[in-house]
Amino acid sequence: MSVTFVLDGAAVEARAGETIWQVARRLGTEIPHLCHLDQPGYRPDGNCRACLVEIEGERVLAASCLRRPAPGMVVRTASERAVRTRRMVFELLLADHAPRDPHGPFARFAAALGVTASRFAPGAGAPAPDASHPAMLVQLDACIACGLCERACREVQHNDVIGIAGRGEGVRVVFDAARPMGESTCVACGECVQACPTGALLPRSVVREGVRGAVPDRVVPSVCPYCGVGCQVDFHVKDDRIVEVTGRNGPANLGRLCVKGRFGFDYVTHPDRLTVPLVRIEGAAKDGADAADPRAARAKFRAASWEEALDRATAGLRRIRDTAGPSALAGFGSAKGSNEEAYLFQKLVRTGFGTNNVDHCTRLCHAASVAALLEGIGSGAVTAPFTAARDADVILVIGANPAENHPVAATFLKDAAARGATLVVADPRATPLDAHARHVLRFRPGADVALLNALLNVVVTEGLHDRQYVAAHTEGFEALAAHVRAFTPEAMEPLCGVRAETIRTVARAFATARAALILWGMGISQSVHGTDNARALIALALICGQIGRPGTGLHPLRGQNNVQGASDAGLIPMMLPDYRRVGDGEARARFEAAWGTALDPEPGLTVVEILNAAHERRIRGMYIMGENPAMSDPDAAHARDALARLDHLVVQDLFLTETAALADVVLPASAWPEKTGTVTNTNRQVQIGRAALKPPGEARQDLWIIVELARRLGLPWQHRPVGEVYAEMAALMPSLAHITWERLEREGAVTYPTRGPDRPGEEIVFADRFPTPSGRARLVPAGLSDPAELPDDTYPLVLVTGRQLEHWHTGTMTRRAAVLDALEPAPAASLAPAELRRRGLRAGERVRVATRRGAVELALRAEPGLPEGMVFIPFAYREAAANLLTHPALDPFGKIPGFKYCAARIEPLPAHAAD
Ligand SMILES: Nc1nc2c(c(=O)[nH]1)N[C@H]1C(S)=C(S)[C@@H](COP(=O)(O)OP(=O)(O)OC[C@H]3O[C@@H](n4cnc5c(=O)[nH]c(N)nc54)[C@H](O)[C@@H]3O)O[C@H]1N2
Ligand SMILES: Nc1nc2c(c(=O)[nH]1)N[C@H]1C(S)=C(S)[C@@H](COP(=O)(O)OP(=O)(O)OC[C@H]3O[C@@H](n4cnc5c(=O)[nH]c(N)nc54)[C@H](O)[C@@H]3O)O[C@H]1N2
Ligand SMILES: [Mo]
Repeated sequence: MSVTFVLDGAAVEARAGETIWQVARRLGTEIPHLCHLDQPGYRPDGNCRACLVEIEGERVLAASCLRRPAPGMVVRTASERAVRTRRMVFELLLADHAPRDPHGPFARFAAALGVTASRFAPGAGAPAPDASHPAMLVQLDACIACGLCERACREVQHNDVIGIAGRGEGVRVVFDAARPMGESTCVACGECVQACPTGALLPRSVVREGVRGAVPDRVVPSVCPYCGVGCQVDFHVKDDRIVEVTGRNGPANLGRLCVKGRFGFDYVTHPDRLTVPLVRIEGAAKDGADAADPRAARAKFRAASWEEALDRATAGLRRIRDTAGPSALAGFGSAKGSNEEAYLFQKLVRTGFGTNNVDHCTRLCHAASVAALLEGIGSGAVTAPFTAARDADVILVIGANPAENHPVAATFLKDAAARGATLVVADPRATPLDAHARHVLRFRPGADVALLNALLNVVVTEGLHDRQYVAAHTEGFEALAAHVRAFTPEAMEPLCGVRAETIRTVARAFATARAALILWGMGISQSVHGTDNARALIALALICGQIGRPGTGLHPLRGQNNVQGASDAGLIPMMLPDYRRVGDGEARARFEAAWGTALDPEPGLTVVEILNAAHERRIRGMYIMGENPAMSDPDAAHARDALARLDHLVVQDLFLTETAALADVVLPASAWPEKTGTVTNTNRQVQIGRAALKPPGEARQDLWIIVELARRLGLPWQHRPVGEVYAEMAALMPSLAHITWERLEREGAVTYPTRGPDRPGEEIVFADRFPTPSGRARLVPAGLSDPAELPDDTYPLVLVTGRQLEHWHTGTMTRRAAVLDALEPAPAASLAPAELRRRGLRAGERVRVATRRGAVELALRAEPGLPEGMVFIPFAYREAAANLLTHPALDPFGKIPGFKYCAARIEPLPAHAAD
């Protein structure tokens, strides 16, 4: 309901819920504000008194950030009394607190009011600066105790590190009850820095002599290049370097960022960037072992001109195509690049190489989830965004650690828990989200089907399923019900390690919730029975009718910034763009007409299959853009050997990676902040990123390189603006209907599908029917099966591999970002404290962790949240590459390796090797 009132002499309308401050702002009057941030998630506090306005008939001035207009109210934002009082507020604050940020709101509003700083030296007794954190500088002499940082930390990011201690004069910001910031539990999301109006908290990257340095030359809107959340960012550029990143109010992040998005951008200008093309020196032998030390392998390359490098790159590929045949070639495209790059990459492989051997890291990621989703509901994308958590009563998170891997998505889950939703976290390891959960199911690794079938059993035997929904929208219920009958919670308890009663409680909560949402990650997917895991999970949502309505749905949290988009664009061996099967004659005909060439009707090989084929010399040549399989593929020694056996390998990357060390030609490419293009996040939001920097030296745009290679392979391609490439792609992809480049430029983000050029995208899909042939979802029973390798006497531990907050995959980017590297500089193997004790090991001690595939040496770390019998190693560290250990066996449907389970042992190192 809108309200009419008088603002500064004019009759205006306030929209439902708006405060006076918000109406004024909307109409172009900015009332000074310090403790209030006009951003979602921040409630107004009214403590700073900077936004006082005069309301006719009221003796006391009102805080406009809190006050809502009433009909007929007469408000003056700049009456003499309001301005006088406001000035006094600023004068008093300035007397004690010189702003450390001369461009921040405090200094800006003070100047606008004509109040100049009383003094710019810290007052007597002001706390000394706290420089203990590598990313942020704390100078509380500038703190006006507005409380924004506390709300940022507690209410927006739910990290609960910052508090306000003391009263009156002594009130003060503290981290974890008065520890230096660098020693606190701070996860460095930097939300507090972004919120602070005075510069008491500043990113160290912009600090000169204790004060925020010069203003940026330009601020460029884009999207974060790390995970699939797709946070919108502003790159602040000074002298052609990114000096700061701040969060924009994008649909997936509402201004929030995490440590990587905010502080992990300097990899772009790291001295290790490739700045010239490299070619292998004639006679320099390839050896898989070179991948272990790319810096040393650099001696086997020499710099080359672009002409020479591109000619060499394509001559090698052409030779193989024309002698051994198209199927001896393969390409790995990138989920770190744009949609336009992914589209042209797969088109190049399909039309220039002449094969469907094109894949990317999705195969190591949600391949099993997508296989199960396509089979079950006819679509591999999420049915609801993670922001649907807002409307959910029950949220099940299984096999995912969003607080570290999708940190901004996690803030929405924590928000939901804080308002009373029931959060259930199921994971063999403790994760930071557990603290917000009502139920934590710490089940046995690999026991997903046992746990999920037991949940299904309860739903079916207790008759809690949604009969109407099942009858109207699914098929296969009878078979599923019969199948899960034997999986009683009591029978599954010994297998999955969760008490039968807890399973019953969770099943009832999920089935009877008004709205329940499921989010999952690699714990479900990266398994040799990953497709079965996902089938059971999908069945749970379907039989309870928890899909297609607000607050319900299936959300596999997509990993890379553009893995959704790269898959949509056809960077997969069995499908053309928009998941049209290569064997589907009608679809093929359409693309053949558009691309002017015949296409191979046979599905190509997948990532691990391609490397196996390279090992067997069935694949002879490869083109790899923006992937690092020498580090990210399972059984890395085998993968490296396979790459070294290729007759011809072209790698296009930012750095001389472990994979590039095995190449014949290395092409220096553009990093995300250097390019303009679109990416599609986990929520199906297509977003546009804009170039903020030029590539260094002679490095070139990825798009330019792909087109140059295509032309040299004989394709009639022209260089075109990226918007035209988008238009060609969108014209072939019904999913992108009504989403033009111009619309993206205008709106910044559009969710697909959308029904019209001016209609919002559909966040929740499949309310009426599924995109399957019958329009119904298929319930597919999942059986129990064993992992590829079980612990035994020789290898008694379960090795789980994964990630940590500060590092990105194979470390190429984040280990070259100063702040992130400072926070996590070295590899570690984590064990439960009890497991360490039992084995007579100490945290900090260096050990060898070995499996039947290989061994690595690294330090031990105690992780209280790990179950006994498990060792966890992140795969970001070249010097202890976790994938030297992992097992290459694949899930039969999704063709994904079981990165989350193999048998390992720990060996002490000879004393002299320990440090
Ligand atoms: N900081 C950071 N963030 C990232 C990435 C990164 O490298 N670093 N990578 C991005 C990418 S591409 C991806 S795919 C996502 C992945 O994000 P997540 O899916 O969160 O990935 P992981 O941490 O590898 O695995 C998730 C969880 O699976 C659990 N798990 C282990 N074994 C089992 C099991 O048998 N069953 C179940 N149910 N769970 C098990 C682990 O304990 C872990 O908590 O993260 C993205 N975000
Ligand atoms: N043991 C183990 N292994 C795993 C996993 C696990 O959990 N455990 N997870 C798997 C998963 S889910 C995934 S998604 C994969 C990820 O595997 P990869 O995709 O191979 O890993 P990244 O390190 O992200 O590799 C991206 C590469 O692209 C480069 N790059 C970045 N931006 C650009 C760009 O704009 N242009 C170009 N040309 N290059 C660019 C980077 O320098 C880097 O070399 O790893 C998988 N491997
Ligand atoms: Mo991934």
